[in-house]
Amino acid sequence: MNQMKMLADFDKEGFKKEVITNVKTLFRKPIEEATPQQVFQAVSYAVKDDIIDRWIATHKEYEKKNVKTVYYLSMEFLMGRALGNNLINLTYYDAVKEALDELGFDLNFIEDQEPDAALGNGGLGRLAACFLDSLATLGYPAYGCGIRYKYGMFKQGIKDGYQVEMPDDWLKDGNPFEVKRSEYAVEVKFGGYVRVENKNGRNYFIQDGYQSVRAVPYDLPVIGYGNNVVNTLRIWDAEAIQEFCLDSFDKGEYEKAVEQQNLAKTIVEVLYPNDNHYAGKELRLRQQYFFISASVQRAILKFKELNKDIHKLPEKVTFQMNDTHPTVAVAELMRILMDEEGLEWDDAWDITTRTCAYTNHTIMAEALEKWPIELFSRLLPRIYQIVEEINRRFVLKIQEMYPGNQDKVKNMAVLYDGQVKMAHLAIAGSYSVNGVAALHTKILEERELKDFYEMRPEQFNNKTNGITQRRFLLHANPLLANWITDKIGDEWITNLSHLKKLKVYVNDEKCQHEFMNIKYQNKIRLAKYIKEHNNVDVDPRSIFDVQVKRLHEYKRQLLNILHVMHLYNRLKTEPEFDMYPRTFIFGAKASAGYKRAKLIIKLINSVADVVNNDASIEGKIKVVFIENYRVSNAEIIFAAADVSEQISTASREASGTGNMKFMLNGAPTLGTMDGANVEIVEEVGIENAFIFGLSAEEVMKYEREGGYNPMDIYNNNQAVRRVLTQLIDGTYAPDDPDRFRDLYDSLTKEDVYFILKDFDSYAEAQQKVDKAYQDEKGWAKMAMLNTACAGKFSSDRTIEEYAKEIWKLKKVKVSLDK
Ligand code: 6GP
Repeated sequence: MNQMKMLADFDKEGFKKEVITNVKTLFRKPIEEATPQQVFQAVSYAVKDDIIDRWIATHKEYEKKNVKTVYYLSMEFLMGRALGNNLINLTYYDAVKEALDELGFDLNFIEDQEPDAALGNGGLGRLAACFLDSLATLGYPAYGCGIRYKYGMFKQGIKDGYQVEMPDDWLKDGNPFEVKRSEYAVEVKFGGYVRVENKNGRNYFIQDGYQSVRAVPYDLPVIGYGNNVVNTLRIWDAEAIQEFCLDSFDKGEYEKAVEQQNLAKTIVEVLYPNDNHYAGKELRLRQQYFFISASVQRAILKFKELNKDIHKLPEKVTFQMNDTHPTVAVAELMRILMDEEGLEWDDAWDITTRTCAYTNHTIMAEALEKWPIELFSRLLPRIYQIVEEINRRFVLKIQEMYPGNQDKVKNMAVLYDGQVKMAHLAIAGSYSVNGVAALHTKILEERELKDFYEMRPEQFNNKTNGITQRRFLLHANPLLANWITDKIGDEWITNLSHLKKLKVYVNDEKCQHEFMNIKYQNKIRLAKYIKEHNNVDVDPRSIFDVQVKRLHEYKRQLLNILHVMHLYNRLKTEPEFDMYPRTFIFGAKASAGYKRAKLIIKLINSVADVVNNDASIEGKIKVVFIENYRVSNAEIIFAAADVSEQISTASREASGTGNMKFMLNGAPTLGTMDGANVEIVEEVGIENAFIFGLSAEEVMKYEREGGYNPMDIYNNNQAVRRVLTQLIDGTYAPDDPDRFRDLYDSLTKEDVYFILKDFDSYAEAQQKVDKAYQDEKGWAKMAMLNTACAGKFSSDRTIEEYAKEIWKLKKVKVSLDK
């Protein structure tokens, strides 16, 4: 490997010694007797030593310069594994690999011992993780603020084709990279009532009779690539305020202590496993206020250490709210400014609305957070008072702008119908509202948030998502990373637009060969993974057609598997039909309570059972459902993909980010004109993608007109009718022919996701893939062009836009005094 210049002299012998010492001091063992997990820990602690000085130096520099800082507030950070990524960004990966070789260990194997930090569900959480990587790499002062869930995203098992969920006890062996910062603990209060106290002619609002927990931060280092910058992901744990007192004779005190312990324990117990879906649970609101109150309190304390005048807050701090989950930040900041800093409303509101900013990640109606007032006011009495006043003033403003227009009030009020509408609160309290891809932002402006947009168009802006090439190319696909560096140098690692220099090679046969050979090696690596974890044999010479993402009806895994059923029918009944061997690879977790999504998983596995075991089709189709799809195996999957399935109902996928990871690794998109697919096609050219289906406009037009009638298709389309019938005739469920009836009903009654409507067009696009793949040179060129045109989709580009246009941050340089 050669792509990493060494940042500072890496002391290999010293490192080896440290690993050996660490095993001894941590586990009382000589290294020869250590388990792989123990070696992983020892190596991680040694790496942490290399991080610490940079971490301290970075924060010294931030303090010295008193820089503006963004606090990225997010319920989710889907970080994946840290060790490999930290080594990559320290530029020590190759050196450590060598050091471990000499100690008799394989770095990849050691990396595999680390559990994923799965503190997130899917796109929104992984985006937050990519953003942290880019912020540190670009040298922007930033904190990620979140929750240290004891259990992250559940582990998925597949039993008899069904998903089963198992707890993700990711902290059971400890987390070598984290640092507990007890000295920064703060108190967070729930419930009780608000008492008014008059002091010197001013009313003060005091929360009394509350329950509280101590929020204790754990810091994780976020390392910039090759620049000495180490930012912080601060995740909050909850502890009881009162120590549990076993010999207490006072029963009341004892019970209170137990209660507080339980409260603390339950708050951070588990991540809600819902993607794009609001479940309205009280504990979830507790989690939200818990980490927001802690993060905002701490940020204000830190600000006050360096600044005297609280009015300067917007010059030094932005709170970026990752969707509406952190929106109580608006009211919490108001509370602190008024109740603790003694400001009047107008002053506090001015500061707040110049400090908070909001990103919207979905237009899915079921994801909209609307808390019942009863619950909200009971749990957060003081915060609720403030929200009431925000609403009162906001409604006045609406009425002033649109006198007599009740519809406007109804559409925009923060409190309506007995509910607190979190998106409306976020917009009312923010100076910036952004969508995550051009099409998504347009839909927000023209439809979803139209009234808000008309009221204040300058507040709205687009920030198309991105991904970090450090994890999803440099670490995930070392063969391709090296090849690229050989061809064009290594600047792409921190400036992805350099990839366009690859364009001169796309017609070069030797390069095509090399590129496709790398893909083939990566397919062998994935085939091996599938054999080990799923015990299915797949042929790396077949087309690897991949759909990996959360399971959701709008993402239409069902369309994909129905089409597989259709191909199988053709192979079985049309003697003249032939196809290039194809491996359909799925990976997806379904929210534990999402029945239909789980049934789709069962269907995929049932189809796999039938098709994979039918010798008569000579292995032309294989179907694989990869268990427990997560960041760490995603890295292997993207590198090996030939085709990227991005087939959401147009208008529903706000952006998508998996689409970008496939593109970067040379897999053309088979997709609808939805989310960032639109921009991918813009970059690579429509001739280098396989686009099908209704447009967002068309979908929205049907919806305005009350949908379409799927029975028209059922009655006229024999291929569709056939696969639908197979859902209920026991073809894929001989023991229980009614098993998939719910899917049949959903498609034939309403088909709200236009699966039947798009079926033919999808099948046609799939045929084009089949044909295109058989043109070896043409395919190689297309694949290479996808990599070459992926520059725009680096999260570095996205973060530069946020930093310049929303956050107004300045870059900081960090040097190490040796
Ligand atoms: C997701 C969107 O569904 C996805 O399209 C986008 O790429 C991603 O956010 C990052 O912006 N949204 C969620 O995961 C979610 O839960 C509330 O939104």
